[in-house]
Amino acid sequence: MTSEFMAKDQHLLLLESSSHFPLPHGMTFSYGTAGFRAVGSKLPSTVFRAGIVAVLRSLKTGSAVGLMITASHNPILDNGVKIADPDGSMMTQHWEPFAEALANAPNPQSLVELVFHFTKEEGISLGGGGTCAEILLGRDTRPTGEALLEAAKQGIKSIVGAAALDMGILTTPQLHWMVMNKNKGMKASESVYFMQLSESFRCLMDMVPKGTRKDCVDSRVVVDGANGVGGEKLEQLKKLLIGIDIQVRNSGKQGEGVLNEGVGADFVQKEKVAPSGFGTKDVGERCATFDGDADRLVYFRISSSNCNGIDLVDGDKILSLFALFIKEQLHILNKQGDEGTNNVLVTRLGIVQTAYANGASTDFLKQQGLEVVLTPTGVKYLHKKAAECDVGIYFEANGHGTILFSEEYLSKLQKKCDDLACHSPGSEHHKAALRLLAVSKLINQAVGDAISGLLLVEVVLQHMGWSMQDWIDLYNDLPSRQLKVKVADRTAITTTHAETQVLEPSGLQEAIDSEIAKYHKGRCFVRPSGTEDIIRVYAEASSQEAANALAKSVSRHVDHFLG
Ligand code: 16G
Ligand code: ZN
Repeated sequence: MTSEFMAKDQHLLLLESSSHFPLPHGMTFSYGTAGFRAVGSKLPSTVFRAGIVAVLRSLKTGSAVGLMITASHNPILDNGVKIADPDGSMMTQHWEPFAEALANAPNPQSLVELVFHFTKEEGISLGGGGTCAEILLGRDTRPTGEALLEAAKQGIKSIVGAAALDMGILTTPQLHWMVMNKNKGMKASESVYFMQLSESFRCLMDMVPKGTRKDCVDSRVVVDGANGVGGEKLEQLKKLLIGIDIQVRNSGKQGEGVLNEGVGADFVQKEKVAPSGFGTKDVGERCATFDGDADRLVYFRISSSNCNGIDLVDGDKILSLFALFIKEQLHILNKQGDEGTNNVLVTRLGIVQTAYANGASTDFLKQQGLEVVLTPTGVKYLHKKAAECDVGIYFEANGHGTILFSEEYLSKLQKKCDDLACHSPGSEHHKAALRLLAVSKLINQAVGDAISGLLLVEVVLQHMGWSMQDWIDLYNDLPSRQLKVKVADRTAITTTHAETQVLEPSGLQEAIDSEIAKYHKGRCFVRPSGTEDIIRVYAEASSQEAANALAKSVSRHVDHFLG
């Protein structure tokens, strides 16, 4: 077959298959902070086209990529699609404009033109000529998921030589993890994922120091699965876990409730109330909650005073707990002593947050001597920054986050651990190295993962000998208030300095500054949402009334400038 003939073939195949997936009338799709999202029934054309983008990404990188069908914490009738790069992280941002243009191509002819133009620009050769693309597909439990998966498969099949591997119903982090593992030449099945988590969890539990207060740390945790895929998976995994008593509620079983409706991490963190299925019987229990695709985790406790009210332990406090633990292990590892080898393993430990992190958490982390960096909102920004460190810990207040270990650092750590195993097996130094290695296996290295995050929190609490109260008492959150402002065009606001300063429209930042100046410990900023057609206003101050008033007055300014 000549390459000219193959290109012609490819052209016809794309034209024909895309004609079955017309763009829905009057809709425009944007890639947003975390992929395309809309009502599920309107998404077949978008998912079909995302399938094409995934194939091109795989051809470009020569590795497997992932395509996940989910709308995370959105209502059940919504759905969405996002692409994972070969290392398991979010698709590189510089492909987003192409993904968006393709999703909005008005007809098959323009779609084909876009594909051919882009592949030429990127030096990707189409037509099968020996190169094979591989796409790992996953979906959550949404009712539109199955049909959308079929659309993705059709999109993938419309490029010659591409193969789709249906990995089944998964959490988002499971799919990202599988893509990462596959490209490292490791096994990428769910059973290996469960095995890795349960074994590293056991290893950490076995090394919980004896004689701490661990006996009084309750090993029971009650988990709200948001009626999504995470609850189901946790039910399976818990059978392999020793030393922890996990009770799953809202696990998505038939008749238990509706996905994300009055349940889940987004609901609990934003509304600051207990999810459905939790009540007075749970007062004092350590409770955790996932979002619908299990990439967010927050903890809470039902306050005894008011059964609807909760003490929220958000992503900032999970981050603080992890940071203290990792810092402690690094300190032990590098302590001079008789038992350890004396060469210090220099480690750059970095903490990454967004401006939405409660100011009290940032102050706390800095007081611990930790280096804290802020990025704009969205996992893709935090992840990239954390990956620059030897060990990078990132979290958004809403519960997205993980701990990243660089490959280079892990191999040094492994070497140090092997040395210690020879010279001082069982020493405190050796245990610290083993713990850090186990953490790197337990906590998802591809993306924030509620299931692995939950297991790490549980074992760290045991290690510290901390009750839920001890954890809550790490620091007191400053009162804060979030508001939404509806505007004609949210893109009229542009920001800088990790979204803490407004650039456009001019004059708005000065107006915000003059409001902030009126409040003790006042902090306030505005930014366009990456997922909704609104402007978000965040305010913090020393009292709740002051935070409310600051948010309100700044909202008025936004309205005035953009209204
Ligand atoms: C998406 C992002 C999340 C971010 C949120 C902000 C991912 C996987 N998810 O859910 O990180 O916090 O958007 O939404 O990146 P907003 O711009 O509407 O506040
Ligand atoms: Zn999610």
